[in-house]
Amino acid sequence: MTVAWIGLGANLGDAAGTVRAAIAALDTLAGTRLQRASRLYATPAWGNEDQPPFVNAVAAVDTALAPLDLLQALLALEQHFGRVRDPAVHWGPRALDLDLLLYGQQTVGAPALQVPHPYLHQRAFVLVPLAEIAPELTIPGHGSVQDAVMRVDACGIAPIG
Ligand code: PH2
Ligand code: MG
Ligand code: MG
Repeated sequence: MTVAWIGLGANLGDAAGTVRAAIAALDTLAGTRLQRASRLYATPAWGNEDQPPFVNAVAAVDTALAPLDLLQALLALEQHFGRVRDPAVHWGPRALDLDLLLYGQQTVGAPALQVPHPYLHQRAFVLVPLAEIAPELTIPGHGSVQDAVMRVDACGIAPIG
């Protein structure tokens, strides 16, 4: 079993409800158990700023799935929750985004999957929830989560409820 870290994000429909339901659904994946999850955070859109704010969270799962199998399971969950991909829009609005952030301390460099997630160390909307549940965790190549979160601008990010 390996501990994998999943980033969740949504900014269409009932984004908070979707993220909560998706966290619970991680526990239903084959060979996979939900270990813990952060609170939900309201976050300003990053990258492509011309879209509604997001709800983001991070969850840890214990999984027997290999990285690419876990990725396939996450993509299927995105579809289940209404994700429609528009290849013309990069970083556009979405009903649910599930990103495989870390898979133990392994690095994966496959055409379909890069682990650690290539933008993890730059994104406050991931680092803030990750620091809530795993400040001491090492991001291979980038040091600890608590050090990485100090280097980003977390302005406008706040827990929900
Ligand atoms: N996801 C993106 C691009 N920008 N901004 C926020 N706040 N939250 C996200 O989940 C997000 C984003 C692409 O995956
Ligand atoms: Mg993403
Ligand atoms: Mg994604």
